[in-house]
Amino acid sequence: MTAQNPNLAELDRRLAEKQISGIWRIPPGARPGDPKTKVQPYLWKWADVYDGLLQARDQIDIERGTAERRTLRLVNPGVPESEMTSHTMLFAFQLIQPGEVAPPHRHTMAAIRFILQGKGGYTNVGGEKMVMEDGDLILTPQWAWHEHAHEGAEPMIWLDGLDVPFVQSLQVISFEPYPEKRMAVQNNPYDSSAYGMGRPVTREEQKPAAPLHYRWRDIYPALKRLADGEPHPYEGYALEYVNPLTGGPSLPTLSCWLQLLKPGQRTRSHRHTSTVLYHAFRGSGTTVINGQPFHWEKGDTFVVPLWHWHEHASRSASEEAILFSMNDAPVLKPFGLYREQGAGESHLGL
Ligand code: GTQ
Ligand code: FE2
Repeated sequence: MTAQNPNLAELDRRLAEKQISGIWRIPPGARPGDPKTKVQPYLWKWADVYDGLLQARDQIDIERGTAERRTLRLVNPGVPESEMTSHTMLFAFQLIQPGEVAPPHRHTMAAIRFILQGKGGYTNVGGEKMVMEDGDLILTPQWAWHEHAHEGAEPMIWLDGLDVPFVQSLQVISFEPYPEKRMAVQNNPYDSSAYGMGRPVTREEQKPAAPLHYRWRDIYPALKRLADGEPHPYEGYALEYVNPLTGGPSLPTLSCWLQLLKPGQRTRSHRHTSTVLYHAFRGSGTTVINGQPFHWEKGDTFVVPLWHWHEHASRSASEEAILFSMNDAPVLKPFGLYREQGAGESHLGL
């Protein structure tokens, strides 16, 4: 119809000169019934990441203004130019050597750290010194000052998760170096996670913020207790790290989970409009993503892109599998854009 009308082409041309476009120019099929993503399912092997970190350890010095962090980013092959892990999130691995300081700064991107190896490193967020232990999750909310330092004897390695490409898509990236060389540690150290279900009563102006440090030694026993009950059909046994002041996700833009699969356990398949980055913290298993199997072992990392069917299976007969993950559901749910669908059923859900 429209193609046969020569006057329409003339109209399109005249409108284009004025920076105006008729919506009839959108080709049929450009508005798919299902969400489409450029992000591809992909798995990174730990051996490759670890080898890269050790080489970077020997070749990169942490310095202010140049390499402020010794990190390796996981680049999704579907969005290679962005050098990001999905269209909304970045996973990176960071290594710090004994005695080093990753200089203080702040940025509008929010970050999480999930600790993998080493002892004696700490991160200082807003004056709170948090000593890192394996399996701990430490939050760096957007615009919070933070530095990392290492008082131990062996290299420390952790996983960084950030909302960089989401913040970039809103074009609100800001970055600021701290005005001094080092951040001070609060002289009256406030350990935000030490109070469990309690909250210290303080004078109003000292009201403590949400906890930033979720310790393995607290969350792992909780996960084990959860695994005494009935599994979730699509997730096995999963805990979301919540902000206890709001009951909401770990950070406004990112939700972190810890998930357990018992030996031989297998989940049902489902899909949702959130994207998930997974890191295998313990055990081994297989995640089938849109029919393609991805075999993972301890240390491997993989991405399940939005609206891709996926199911997890433990591959060990004796050992439990534990997946740490980060998803972008918090930037979808408030706007009614989160949908999920289970195999054999069809529903819209919030
Ligand atoms: O440790 O502050 O992986 O600012 C990317 C940006 C880590 C950090 C990253 C960062 C950091
Ligand atoms: Fe940072």
